[in-house]
Amino acid sequence: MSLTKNPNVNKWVEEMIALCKPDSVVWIDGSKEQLDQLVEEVTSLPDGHPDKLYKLNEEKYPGCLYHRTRPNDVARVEDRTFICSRREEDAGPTNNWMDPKEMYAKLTPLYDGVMKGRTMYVIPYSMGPIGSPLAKVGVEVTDSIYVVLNMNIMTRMGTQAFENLGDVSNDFVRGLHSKADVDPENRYIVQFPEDNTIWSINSAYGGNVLLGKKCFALRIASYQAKNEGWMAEHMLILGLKRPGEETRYVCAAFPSACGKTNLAMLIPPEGYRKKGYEVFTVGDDIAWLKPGPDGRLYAINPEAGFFGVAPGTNEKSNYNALASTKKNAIFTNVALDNSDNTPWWESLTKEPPVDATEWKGAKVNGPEYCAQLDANGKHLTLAHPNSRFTAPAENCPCISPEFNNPNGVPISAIIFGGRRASTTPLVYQSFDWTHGTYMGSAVSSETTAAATGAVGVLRHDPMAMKPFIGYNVGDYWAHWLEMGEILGDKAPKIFNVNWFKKDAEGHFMWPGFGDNMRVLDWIIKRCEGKVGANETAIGFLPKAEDINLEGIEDEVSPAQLDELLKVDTDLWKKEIAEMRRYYNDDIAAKGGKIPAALYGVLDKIEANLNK
Ligand code: OXD
Ligand code: MN
Repeated sequence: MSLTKNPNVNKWVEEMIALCKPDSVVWIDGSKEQLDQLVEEVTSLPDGHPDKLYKLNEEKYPGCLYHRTRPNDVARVEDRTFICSRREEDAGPTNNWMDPKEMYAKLTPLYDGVMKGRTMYVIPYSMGPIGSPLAKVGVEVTDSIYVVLNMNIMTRMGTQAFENLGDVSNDFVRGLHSKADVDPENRYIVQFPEDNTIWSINSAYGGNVLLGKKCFALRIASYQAKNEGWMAEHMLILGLKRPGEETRYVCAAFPSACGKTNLAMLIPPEGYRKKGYEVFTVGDDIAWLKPGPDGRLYAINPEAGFFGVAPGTNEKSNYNALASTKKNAIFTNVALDNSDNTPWWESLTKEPPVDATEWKGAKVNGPEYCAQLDANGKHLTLAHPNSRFTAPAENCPCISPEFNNPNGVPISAIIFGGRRASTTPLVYQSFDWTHGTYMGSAVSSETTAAATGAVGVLRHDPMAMKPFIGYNVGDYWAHWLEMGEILGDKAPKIFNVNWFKKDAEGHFMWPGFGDNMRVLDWIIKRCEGKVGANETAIGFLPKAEDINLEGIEDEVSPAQLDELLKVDTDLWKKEIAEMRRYYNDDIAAKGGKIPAALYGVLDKIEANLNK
């Protein structure tokens, strides 16, 4: 039975029922009884059933579940992801595009009758705290219990979500998901921004099917944000508490594999901890930002949980993320330690479990399995490299007391970053918002030898949003510039960081992890006008004496710090030339309208470098 009087929701759900023809329809109210029943149903499926979830060790991992997706369905699929705006130029050069009419016509037969013999679950959910002026409502229909249980962790799910929508509004995102036959040839993840609609088919893996996350909170929301005067960004949000001072909040955007979750949950070095410094996590992946009544920019995390990469997460690398997974979490494509029915992944412990189930479901001897090499000469892994945990944010030991604040938190700084072996200093500040927007447009990361065989190949990933901008990237940059005008002198300061600079021998020069606190410290002091800087050709750099090295003097010598804070004119001339090539060839030549102000920044930095 429907959970809302809202005729727009009810009419749309009726249409989806008529299309998919499920045997039965269940509206998800979010109650414990209903969820417990779904857990019983899905864990009672026979072993090896592709939809089955397994219960884990109830003492060590209370309330936790485990699932394996099909081996051909383990990651987001950017080549099958589309932005279907009416005009092709509105999707722009960073997106796949198809005419919406054509796409609906192509997909409708795939959905026709797809849920015969199945149950359709209708999931109301809120992105953002219930009652928040920044929150938005979505409804996802799906034929997957895995989706229902994950959405329960990642969003505020159930009847409560309709409170924000009310009985008449039409402002909700319509998400249609069917796992269908999980056929990779017919897999589509499609956003129709002008219709507030997402259609996803033939996948049953996290990011493709938890439609509140990348599909809504970034692709659709970035388009809504442009039209409504706010921003939807691929950013963590953290709060820095200092003794006797106001807690300051920053957002940060990094491409994948640059330590975003680690920064969001950073544990400060001992010297800082003793003085009472603490980092609080508001979000690890997505920020919705809007000017508040006082003119400052406020951020909420639209999500309610973390969908984190498991391998590499351990007590040392990210204590807080690991702690978040210890109850009521769902593990996808990790391995199992059969001796005690607990999840395992590479680096969780030093030695793989002897009695293990690898991520595809085979029972193996862990150490022997991991000693084998694949066709590329890499060691086999028990867990899939993109295996995930879905964990409630409230489990996180350092979750911010402001996590549920409907008004969000005021943002002092926006930080961009990437993985760069040379050129980019440890940290620098933009001259102004326009230059900061340029810095975001220039975010790029180098591939590592391990991943591609070619070191130092630069991948452009503007604002770390390349796969997530729901419209033309040129218009997106123009929107950033507009937001700067609206915010004026209340705008957050913009910085760029690089934890990955290497010396001539190829060693990382900065220890990273908790020691990144030292850079955050400088950033906050800059925002408060408490510390000076060196004005250089590319922006404001710290004076060496303003980076606190207490406790890591053995690791970072004064000469090394100088190197970390150096602007190499020749390398920067190359950097500017590459950015001109990127703007011209990859964006402008392919239909991206680059705001003149960004070319202005290129010209200014180039002139500075030639002085
Ligand atoms: C994610 C991603 O899963 O950015 O968060 O791919
Ligand atoms: Mn992400």
